[in-house]
Amino acid sequence: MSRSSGRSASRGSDRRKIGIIIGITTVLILGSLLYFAYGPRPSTLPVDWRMQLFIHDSSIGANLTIPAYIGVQGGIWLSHGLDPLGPSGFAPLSTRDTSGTIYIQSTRCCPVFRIGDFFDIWGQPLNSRCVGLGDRGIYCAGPEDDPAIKYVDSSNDDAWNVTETVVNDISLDGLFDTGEQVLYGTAPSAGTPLEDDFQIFYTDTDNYGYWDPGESVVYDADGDGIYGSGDTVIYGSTPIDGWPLFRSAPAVSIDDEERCMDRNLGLSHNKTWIILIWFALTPPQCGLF
Ligand SMILES: [Ca+2]
Ligand SMILES: [Ca+2]
Ligand SMILES: [Ca+2]
Ligand SMILES: [Ca+2]
Repeated sequence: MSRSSGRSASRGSDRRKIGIIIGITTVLILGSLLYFAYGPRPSTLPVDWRMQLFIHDSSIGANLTIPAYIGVQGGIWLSHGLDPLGPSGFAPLSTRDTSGTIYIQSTRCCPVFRIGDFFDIWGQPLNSRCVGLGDRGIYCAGPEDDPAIKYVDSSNDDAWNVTETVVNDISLDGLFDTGEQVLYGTAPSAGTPLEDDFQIFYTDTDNYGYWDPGESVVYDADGDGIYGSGDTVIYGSTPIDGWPLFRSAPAVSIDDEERCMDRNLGLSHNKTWIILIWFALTPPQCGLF
Protein backbone atom coordinates (compact mmCIF):
# COMPACT_ATOMS: atom_id res chain seq x y z
CA MET A 1 0.00 0.00 0.00
CA SER A 2 1.40 3.44 -0.91
CA ARG A 3 1.73 6.24 1.63
CA SER A 4 -0.91 8.39 -0.17
CA SER A 5 -3.50 5.58 -0.31
CA GLY A 6 -2.85 4.95 3.43
CA ARG A 7 -3.57 8.64 4.24
CA SER A 8 -6.73 8.51 2.12
CA ALA A 9 -8.03 5.41 4.00
CA SER A 10 -7.24 7.12 7.32
CA ARG A 11 -9.15 10.30 6.27
CA GLY A 12 -12.17 8.14 5.25
CA SER A 13 -12.13 6.40 8.65
CA ASP A 14 -11.95 9.77 10.46
CA ARG A 15 -14.92 11.07 8.46
CA ARG A 16 -16.99 7.98 9.41
CA LYS A 17 -16.11 8.47 13.08
CA ILE A 18 -17.05 12.16 12.91
CA GLY A 19 -20.31 11.18 11.13
CA ILE A 20 -21.16 8.64 13.85
CA ILE A 21 -20.39 11.15 16.63
CA ILE A 22 -22.55 13.81 14.95
CA GLY A 23 -25.38 11.24 14.51
CA ILE A 24 -25.28 10.17 18.15
CA THR A 25 -25.15 13.78 19.34
CA THR A 26 -28.14 14.67 17.15
CA VAL A 27 -30.14 11.71 18.51
CA LEU A 28 -29.25 12.71 22.09
CA ILE A 29 -30.23 16.35 21.56
CA LEU A 30 -33.49 15.42 19.80
CA GLY A 31 -34.25 12.82 22.48
CA SER A 32 -33.67 15.35 25.25
CA LEU A 33 -35.88 17.92 23.53
CA LEU A 34 -38.68 15.37 23.10
CA TYR A 35 -38.28 14.15 26.71
CA PHE A 36 -38.57 17.68 28.07
CA ALA A 37 -41.50 18.40 25.76
CA TYR A 38 -43.50 15.20 26.36
CA GLY A 39 -41.80 13.12 29.06
CA PRO A 40 -42.98 12.71 32.66
CA ARG A 41 -42.51 15.74 34.81
CA PRO A 42 -42.50 15.92 38.59
CA SER A 43 -45.85 17.18 39.87
CA THR A 44 -45.96 20.80 40.87
CA LEU A 45 -49.21 20.24 42.79
CA PRO A 46 -48.93 20.52 46.58
CA VAL A 47 -51.27 17.51 46.88
CA ASP A 48 -50.91 14.74 44.28
CA TRP A 49 -51.78 11.34 45.74
CA ARG A 50 -53.32 8.08 44.63
CA MET A 51 -55.45 5.54 46.46
CA GLN A 52 -57.46 2.45 45.51
CA LEU A 53 -61.21 2.12 46.05
CA PHE A 54 -63.18 -1.08 45.57
CA ILE A 55 -66.85 -1.84 46.21
CA HIS A 56 -67.11 -5.51 47.09
CA ASP A 57 -70.51 -7.15 46.58
CA SER A 58 -70.50 -10.29 48.73
CA SER A 59 -73.71 -11.58 47.10
CA ILE A 60 -71.76 -12.17 43.88
CA GLY A 61 -68.31 -12.43 45.46
CA ALA A 62 -66.84 -9.75 43.19
CA ASN A 63 -65.84 -6.11 43.08
CA LEU A 64 -68.11 -3.74 41.17
CA THR A 65 -66.53 -1.52 38.53
CA ILE A 66 -66.10 2.12 39.46
CA PRO A 67 -66.43 4.11 36.22
CA ALA A 68 -63.53 5.86 34.49
CA TYR A 69 -63.43 9.68 34.18
CA ILE A 70 -65.28 10.61 37.36
CA GLY A 71 -64.36 14.24 38.07
CA VAL A 72 -62.81 14.70 34.61
CA GLN A 73 -64.00 17.31 32.12
CA GLY A 74 -66.37 15.57 29.70
CA GLY A 75 -66.80 12.65 32.12
CA ILE A 76 -69.02 12.12 35.20
CA TRP A 77 -68.84 15.28 37.32
CA LEU A 78 -71.99 15.99 39.33
CA SER A 79 -70.87 18.15 42.28
CA HIS A 80 -68.75 21.26 41.74
CA GLY A 81 -68.26 22.63 45.29
CA LEU A 82 -64.58 21.56 45.37
CA ASP A 83 -63.72 22.64 41.81
CA PRO A 84 -61.51 25.60 42.91
CA LEU A 85 -59.09 23.10 44.47
CA GLY A 86 -58.73 20.82 41.44
CA PRO A 87 -56.16 21.12 38.65
CA SER A 88 -57.47 22.52 35.36
CA GLY A 89 -60.04 20.16 33.84
CA PHE A 90 -60.23 17.92 36.92
CA ALA A 91 -62.04 17.77 40.23
CA PRO A 92 -59.66 17.29 43.18
CA LEU A 93 -60.87 13.67 43.31
CA SER A 94 -61.02 11.84 39.99
CA THR A 95 -60.68 8.50 38.21
CA ARG A 96 -58.92 8.06 34.87
CA ASP A 97 -59.69 4.39 34.20
CA THR A 98 -61.75 1.52 35.67
CA SER A 99 -59.00 0.25 38.00
CA GLY A 100 -60.49 1.92 41.09
CA THR A 101 -57.54 4.31 41.36
CA ILE A 102 -58.59 7.69 42.73
CA TYR A 103 -56.36 10.66 41.95
CA ILE A 104 -56.30 13.09 44.86
CA GLN A 105 -54.94 16.37 43.54
CA SER A 106 -55.17 19.88 44.92
CA THR A 107 -53.70 23.16 43.81
CA ARG A 108 -53.70 24.27 47.45
CA CYS A 109 -52.14 22.69 50.51
CA CYS A 110 -53.59 20.68 52.18
CA PRO A 111 -57.33 20.14 52.54
CA VAL A 112 -58.73 16.88 53.93
CA PHE A 113 -60.81 15.16 51.27
CA ARG A 114 -63.47 12.72 52.42
CA ILE A 115 -64.98 9.60 50.87
CA GLY A 116 -68.32 11.45 50.73
CA ASP A 117 -66.67 14.12 48.52
CA PHE A 118 -65.78 11.46 45.94
CA PHE A 119 -69.34 10.08 45.91
CA ASP A 120 -70.71 13.63 45.57
CA ILE A 121 -68.53 14.23 42.50
CA TRP A 122 -69.66 10.83 41.15
CA GLY A 123 -73.29 11.83 41.89
CA GLN A 124 -73.99 8.79 44.07
CA PRO A 125 -75.38 8.66 47.63
CA LEU A 126 -73.17 7.46 50.48
CA ASN A 127 -74.03 7.23 54.18
CA SER A 128 -74.15 4.68 56.98
CA ARG A 129 -77.13 2.91 55.30
CA CYS A 130 -76.77 3.37 51.56
CA VAL A 131 -74.06 3.15 48.90
CA GLY A 132 -74.68 4.33 45.33
CA LEU A 133 -73.46 1.79 42.79
CA GLY A 134 -73.64 3.83 39.59
CA ASP A 135 -75.68 2.09 36.90
CA ARG A 136 -76.42 -0.78 39.33
CA GLY A 137 -78.64 1.47 41.44
CA ILE A 138 -78.34 1.98 45.19
CA TYR A 139 -77.57 -0.56 47.89
CA CYS A 140 -79.39 0.24 51.16
CA ALA A 141 -79.43 -1.70 54.42
CA GLY A 142 -82.84 -2.98 55.41
CA PRO A 143 -85.29 -5.80 55.02
CA GLU A 144 -85.56 -7.44 51.64
CA ASP A 145 -89.24 -6.59 51.49
CA ASP A 146 -90.71 -5.79 48.10
CA PRO A 147 -93.97 -3.86 48.61
CA ALA A 148 -95.38 -5.45 45.44
CA ILE A 149 -95.35 -8.96 46.98
CA LYS A 150 -98.70 -9.33 48.74
CA TYR A 151 -101.09 -12.03 49.91
CA VAL A 152 -104.84 -12.65 50.09
CA ASP A 153 -105.76 -12.67 53.79
CA SER A 154 -108.55 -15.25 53.48
CA SER A 155 -108.45 -16.00 57.22
CA ASN A 156 -108.66 -12.28 58.02
CA ASP A 157 -106.00 -12.45 60.75
CA ASP A 158 -103.64 -9.81 59.31
CA ALA A 159 -100.89 -12.39 58.68
CA TRP A 160 -99.95 -14.74 55.89
CA ASN A 161 -100.85 -18.42 56.41
CA VAL A 162 -99.71 -21.37 54.29
CA THR A 163 -103.14 -21.73 52.71
CA GLU A 164 -103.17 -18.12 51.43
CA THR A 165 -102.32 -17.01 47.91
CA VAL A 166 -99.26 -14.77 47.30
CA VAL A 167 -99.10 -12.53 44.22
CA ASN A 168 -96.91 -9.88 42.64
CA ASP A 169 -99.11 -6.75 42.75
CA ILE A 170 -97.08 -5.08 40.05
CA SER A 171 -99.58 -2.20 39.78
CA LEU A 172 -99.17 -1.58 43.56
CA ASP A 173 -102.89 -0.80 43.87
CA GLY A 174 -103.60 -3.37 46.63
CA LEU A 175 -105.96 -5.30 44.34
CA PHE A 176 -105.41 -8.43 42.28
CA ASP A 177 -105.62 -7.58 38.58
CA THR A 178 -105.91 -10.04 35.72
CA GLY A 179 -102.41 -10.69 34.41
CA GLU A 180 -100.60 -10.15 37.75
CA GLN A 181 -98.35 -13.09 38.60
CA VAL A 182 -99.49 -15.62 41.19
CA LEU A 183 -96.40 -16.74 43.15
CA TYR A 184 -98.14 -19.23 45.42
CA GLY A 185 -101.62 -20.77 45.68
CA THR A 186 -104.56 -20.33 43.37
CA ALA A 187 -105.36 -17.16 41.43
CA PRO A 188 -107.96 -14.99 43.18
CA SER A 189 -110.70 -13.29 41.18
CA ALA A 190 -109.95 -9.87 39.75
CA GLY A 191 -110.43 -7.06 42.29
CA THR A 192 -109.62 -9.22 45.37
CA PRO A 193 -107.94 -7.03 48.07
CA LEU A 194 -104.27 -7.78 48.79
CA GLU A 195 -102.29 -7.27 52.01
CA ASP A 196 -98.58 -6.84 52.81
CA ASP A 197 -96.93 -9.03 55.45
CA PHE A 198 -93.59 -7.64 56.65
CA GLN A 199 -92.29 -11.13 57.35
CA ILE A 200 -92.40 -12.01 53.64
CA PHE A 201 -88.93 -11.45 52.20
CA TYR A 202 -87.13 -12.34 49.02
CA THR A 203 -83.55 -13.13 48.06
CA ASP A 204 -82.40 -10.25 45.89
CA THR A 205 -79.74 -12.28 44.10
CA ASP A 206 -79.20 -9.65 41.41
CA ASN A 207 -78.96 -6.91 44.06
CA TYR A 208 -81.32 -4.54 42.26
CA GLY A 209 -83.48 -3.87 45.32
CA TYR A 210 -86.71 -5.48 44.16
CA TRP A 211 -88.01 -8.96 43.48
CA ASP A 212 -87.39 -10.46 40.06
CA PRO A 213 -88.69 -13.76 38.65
CA GLY A 214 -86.39 -16.57 39.80
CA GLU A 215 -85.62 -14.97 43.18
CA SER A 216 -86.90 -16.94 46.17
CA VAL A 217 -89.75 -15.57 48.30
CA VAL A 218 -89.56 -16.59 51.95
CA TYR A 219 -91.73 -16.23 55.05
CA ASP A 220 -89.30 -15.47 57.92
CA ALA A 221 -91.40 -17.26 60.54
CA ASP A 222 -88.99 -16.71 63.46
CA GLY A 223 -88.34 -13.08 62.46
CA ASP A 224 -84.53 -13.32 62.87
CA GLY A 225 -83.76 -11.78 59.47
CA ILE A 226 -81.94 -14.94 58.34
CA TYR A 227 -83.21 -17.91 56.36
CA GLY A 228 -83.36 -21.08 58.47
CA SER A 229 -85.16 -24.41 58.44
CA GLY A 230 -88.10 -23.00 60.45
CA ASP A 231 -88.92 -20.51 57.68
CA THR A 232 -91.23 -21.26 54.75
CA VAL A 233 -90.19 -21.00 51.12
CA ILE A 234 -93.21 -19.49 49.34
CA TYR A 235 -91.74 -19.37 45.84
CA GLY A 236 -88.52 -20.47 44.14
CA SER A 237 -85.61 -22.52 45.35
CA THR A 238 -84.64 -22.98 49.00
CA PRO A 239 -81.96 -20.43 50.03
CA ILE A 240 -78.86 -21.71 51.78
CA ASP A 241 -79.15 -21.88 55.56
CA GLY A 242 -78.07 -18.57 57.10
CA TRP A 243 -78.82 -16.49 53.98
CA PRO A 244 -79.52 -12.92 55.20
CA LEU A 245 -83.04 -11.70 54.54
CA PHE A 246 -81.94 -8.23 55.63
CA ARG A 247 -79.25 -6.32 53.78
CA SER A 248 -76.46 -5.57 56.23
CA ALA A 249 -75.37 -1.96 56.73
CA PRO A 250 -72.38 -1.16 54.50
CA ALA A 251 -68.94 -1.27 56.12
CA VAL A 252 -65.51 -0.23 54.92
CA SER A 253 -62.15 -1.92 55.19
CA ILE A 254 -59.20 0.50 55.08
CA ASP A 255 -55.91 -1.37 54.69
CA ASP A 256 -57.61 -4.42 56.28
CA GLU A 257 -59.03 -2.52 59.25
CA GLU A 258 -62.84 -2.74 59.21
CA ARG A 259 -64.93 0.29 60.13
CA CYS A 260 -68.59 1.26 59.94
CA MET A 261 -69.34 3.32 56.84
CA ASP A 262 -69.12 7.07 57.42
CA ARG A 263 -69.06 9.56 54.56
CA ASN A 264 -66.76 11.84 56.60
CA LEU A 265 -63.85 9.36 56.72
CA GLY A 266 -60.77 11.18 55.35
CA LEU A 267 -58.87 9.87 52.32
CA SER A 268 -55.10 9.64 52.23
CA HIS A 269 -52.19 8.59 50.06
CA ASN A 270 -51.59 5.01 49.03
CA LYS A 271 -54.40 3.39 51.04
CA THR A 272 -56.65 0.59 49.80
CA TRP A 273 -60.33 1.03 50.67
CA ILE A 274 -62.91 -1.72 50.23
CA ILE A 275 -66.55 -0.78 50.75
CA LEU A 276 -68.37 -3.97 51.76
CA ILE A 277 -71.98 -4.50 50.77
CA TRP A 278 -74.21 -7.52 51.14
CA PHE A 279 -71.76 -9.19 53.48
CA ALA A 280 -73.18 -11.90 55.73
CA LEU A 281 -73.97 -11.06 59.32
CA THR A 282 -70.34 -11.02 60.47
CA PRO A 283 -68.41 -8.28 62.28
CA PRO A 284 -68.34 -5.37 62.07
CA GLN A 285 -71.98 -5.08 63.09
CA CYS A 286 -72.82 -1.62 61.85
CA GLY A 287 -76.49 -1.85 62.69
CA LEU A 288 -79.35 -3.59 60.97
CA PHE A 289 -82.59 -1.95 59.99
CA1 LIG B 1 -104.15 -14.86 57.03
CA1 LIG C 1 -102.79 -4.93 41.35
CA1 LIG D 1 -83.93 -8.59 42.41
CA1 LIG E 1 -85.60 -16.92 59.94
